Amino acid sequence: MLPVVALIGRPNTGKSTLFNAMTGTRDALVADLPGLTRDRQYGFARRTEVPCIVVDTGGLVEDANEIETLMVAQTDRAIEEADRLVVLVDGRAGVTPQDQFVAQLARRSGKPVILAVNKTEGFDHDIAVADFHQLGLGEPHPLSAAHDQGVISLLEAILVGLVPDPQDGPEMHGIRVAVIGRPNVGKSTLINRVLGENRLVAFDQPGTTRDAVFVPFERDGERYTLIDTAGLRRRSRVEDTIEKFSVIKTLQAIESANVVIVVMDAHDTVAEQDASLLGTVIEQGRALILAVNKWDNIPTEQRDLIRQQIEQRLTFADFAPLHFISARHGSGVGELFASVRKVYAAAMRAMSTPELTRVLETAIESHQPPLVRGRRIKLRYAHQGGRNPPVIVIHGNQTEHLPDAYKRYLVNVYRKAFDLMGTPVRVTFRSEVNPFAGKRNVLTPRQVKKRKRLIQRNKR
Ligand SMILES: Nc1nc2c(ncn2[C@@H]2O[C@H](COP(=O)(O)OP(=O)(O)OP(=O)(O)O)[C@@H](O)[C@H]2O)c(=O)[nH]1
Ligand SMILES: [Mg+2]
Repeated sequence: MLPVVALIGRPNTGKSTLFNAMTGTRDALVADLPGLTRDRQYGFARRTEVPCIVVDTGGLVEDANEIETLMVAQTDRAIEEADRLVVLVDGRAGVTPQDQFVAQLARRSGKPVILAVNKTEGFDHDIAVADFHQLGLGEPHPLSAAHDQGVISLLEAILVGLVPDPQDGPEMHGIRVAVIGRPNVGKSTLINRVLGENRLVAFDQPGTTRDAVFVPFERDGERYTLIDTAGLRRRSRVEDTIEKFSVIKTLQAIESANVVIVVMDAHDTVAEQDASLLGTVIEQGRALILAVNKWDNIPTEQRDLIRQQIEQRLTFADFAPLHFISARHGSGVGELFASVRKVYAAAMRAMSTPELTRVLETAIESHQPPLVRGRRIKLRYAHQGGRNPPVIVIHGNQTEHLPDAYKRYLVNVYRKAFDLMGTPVRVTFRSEVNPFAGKRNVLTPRQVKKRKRLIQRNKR
């Protein structure tokens, strides 16, 4: 599972700016007003060999008012959830009593901590960090979050000693399936039904625990590993307990999975949180299946209408198979797993360069790419750049000018040609470098012609 790094510090030290720099997102709220981050923010940081989950927290103060007390509680949770901590201070402000307070909290947690000194751009690093040794958190790490200086080395330092998750191939544990969704949509019921019906591979051997996060099982002769987000098997009567929703466990499960089943409740319209979960799965490139649960509870005459409403709200994930199931009665669960096998096969499909190039040529024949300043964008050939999700790399000229609509067209063409259902498809482009670019004294053939024409004209 991905390690979790929490960013803590007093208000306005630049935690959210650092979060954005680490995760490459602009999602977290950044502003000049202290205390703006009232909640925790989560993101994937993939700029180092070992990826991790980063948690941004609100600023910590010692004598807290009402809102600040909430923030302290939030930060306490973040510290608890984290494997490692970054205490962030402001190198331009020097050590403050609030910094002392945060440092003390961090030390008390007993977790590995790195002290990071922000806003040091243009400063002598030794001088910038000197004052902060007194916080007793070891050698301070200077950086500038806003200018992306020292951010990667901070990530490397905080993740030191960790190794990336082994990419244990499909032959080891079969298809890795994560079941995620908002609380009480029926994830536990679905998982318990599946695990109850099928042979649990590891549990048939002595000495294995039933509380494992990775649960291997077999169904219809196919091997799977279920990734448990909630310690589900420990509960005997899952329907009576209110599930806790853990963002970290959900993100870790998405990261570890080949296929993600997002469970929704047929009684709800598609909620904001459902949409953002789906968005995260798509962004991470995982194969995706949608399961609308508790379908048994919907009166027959309402089903068409509800089905329509749900489909309308999910158009951005229309490549994903949509199932209407009853986890309680087991209806639709067989079809759900047939889909798991299909989307996994699609996500792992091997596509040869000649095949990919032929499809590209046919696509261009029916729809030419547009002209840019009188020259047509050329797409020459394609090769496969990855699996789960399938990545198709297209080589050509001026590809940076290719309109988004044309890129979407190509994704759809490839999706159809290779039957890539249920998986995000990434098409990326490489332009051949203009050998004359940047060489001032060398003229392109075009420029040479133009000069010759001019010289001819002047002679006349
Ligand atoms: N000069 C400089 N300013 C920075 C740097 N990083 C952040 N800032 C500025 O510091 C201010 C606070 O940044 P935030 O990222 O919102 O700080 P925060 O710690 O998340 O603040 P709270 O969430 O309110 O506690 C903003 O004005 C940022 O532009 C940096 O590397 N250099
Ligand atoms: Mg913030």
